[in-house]
Amino acid sequence: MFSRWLFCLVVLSFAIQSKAEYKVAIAHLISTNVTGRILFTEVDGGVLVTGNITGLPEGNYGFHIHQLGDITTCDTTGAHFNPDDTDHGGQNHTVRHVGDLGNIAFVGGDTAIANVRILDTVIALTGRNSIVGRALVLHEGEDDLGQGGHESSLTTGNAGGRVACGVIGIMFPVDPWNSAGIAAPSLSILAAVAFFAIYDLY
Ligand SMILES: *[C@@H]1O[C@H](CO)[C@@H](O)[C@H](O)[C@H]1NC(C)=O
Ligand SMILES: [Cu+2]
Ligand SMILES: [Zn+2]
Repeated sequence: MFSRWLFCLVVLSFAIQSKAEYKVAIAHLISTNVTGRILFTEVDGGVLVTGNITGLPEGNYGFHIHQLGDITTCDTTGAHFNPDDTDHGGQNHTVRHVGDLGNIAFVGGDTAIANVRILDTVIALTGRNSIVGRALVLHEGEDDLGQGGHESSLTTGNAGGRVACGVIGIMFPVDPWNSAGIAAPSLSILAAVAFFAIYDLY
């Protein structure tokens, strides 16, 4: 008879765990000339950064997560998001700031557009490396990925001024993003399942 309870609880615990959907965050880049909408989607193994940006001539432009969500001006977003206090680098480098997403390329001549599609394994939407509440910043020049030998290469990639910025905010789901809200009930249900499993033996 307790087997039925056990079955129900196992089904329930899977149902609750599967409620932990992938999260999505969003940032808009808007300035005099620049318009862009960028999504940050949790996927297996990282965060997928996707979207389109228009308003700059053809070329490569530094694209980073900066520390602060204060977009009074793009300069008030602070330095690159760097919780591990390392040197600046490229997106695929071992040594990089968490916020270092490298460059994005504008292509297409007079009506150049940047089609952004970056899979990153370092930024996150929860936990220590969470970028939510911080700022996405687009620069006026190319990020040298720490290798330009300029005095600012190892802090900013010497990417120049900031042409557009936006705060990274919650897009989906609307439920609390604090993981404890999801982990706690499923853990207690797993404990109940274990209890009934042992109870069933006697
Ligand atoms: C916007 O684009 C125009 C035309 O290319 C340029 O003259 C102007 O300096 C740009 N404004 C900013 C703020 O970059
Ligand atoms: Cu930057
Ligand atoms: Zn950096």
